[in-house]
Amino acid sequence: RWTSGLPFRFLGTSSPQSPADASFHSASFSGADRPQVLITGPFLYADVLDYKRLREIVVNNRVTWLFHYSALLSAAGEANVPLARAVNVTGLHNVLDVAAEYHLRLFVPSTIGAFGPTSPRNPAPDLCTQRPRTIYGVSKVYTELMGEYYYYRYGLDFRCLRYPGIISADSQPGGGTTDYAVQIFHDAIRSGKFECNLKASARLPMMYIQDCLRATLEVMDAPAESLSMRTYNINAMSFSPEELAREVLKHLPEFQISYSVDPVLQAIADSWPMTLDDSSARKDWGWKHDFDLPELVTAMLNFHGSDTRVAQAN
Ligand code: VAH
Repeated sequence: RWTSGLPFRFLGTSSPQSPADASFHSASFSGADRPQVLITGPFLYADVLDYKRLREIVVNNRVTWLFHYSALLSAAGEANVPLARAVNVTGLHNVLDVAAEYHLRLFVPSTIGAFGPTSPRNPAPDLCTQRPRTIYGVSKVYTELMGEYYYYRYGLDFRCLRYPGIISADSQPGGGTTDYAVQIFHDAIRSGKFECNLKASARLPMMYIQDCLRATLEVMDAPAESLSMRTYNINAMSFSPEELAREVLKHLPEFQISYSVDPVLQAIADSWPMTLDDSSARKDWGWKHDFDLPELVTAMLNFHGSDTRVAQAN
């Protein structure tokens, strides 16, 4: 499915840990059945709220694709609504305008957080009522609508995927409601114990980072005529903390989980879907996930080399 792409240059704006960062990457794709993305420097840093600087980076580096990830996630956004509104909304305006002005192909992720308590939950379809109760979710519904508007009004090649909770081993959790599903691996390996801030039965859609990156590259590389929508659900697996813990125990028999539920996070999780209907993505551009829960847990624990580490610890 993957055509070898010429080396091209894209701008990736990363999620800010403090001020919003936009970092420039160049990349080349190899022709293979799996996109191999080699991200190399130089890495340029800018504030996504600085429109002139973004424009300068795009023009001086002949950027053709823009992947816009700068945003405050659900929990971080509720803790600082003014900053979330600035980064997630004003930052989006800057990115939309520079992409439209220079005819870039633009990817912006949306999220299961773009659904709310009145959305169908199991599964949530591509098109349904979306009344999220977080500034993060509201800003992502706005992202979806503005991207679609710029597509019809200015011909902007805007593409968007609603990500489940994304799980990767090489980064620390960053202010999300689904952070427990990353932290559990760090703690399981470090101490063998984990205190979960969601209730044991809180089932949410989740995805391993490799499936997430591949879905993003595949939708960006899909022929324009194959896309019937600008924003697609993508789904891989759904699990609860207790289901995840049971899978971890198969590798680390000494592992112990306890629960101290954060009512704010639990209310957010309760307003989100349990699964997403991604049949449109599978039909339009051949989406198919590779990692289910067993493969996810194996990959995450292998990344840390936990089996040897725990053996040594015991
Ligand atoms: C969050 N991980 O928890 C993010 C995500 C699935 C939600 O966008 O806020």
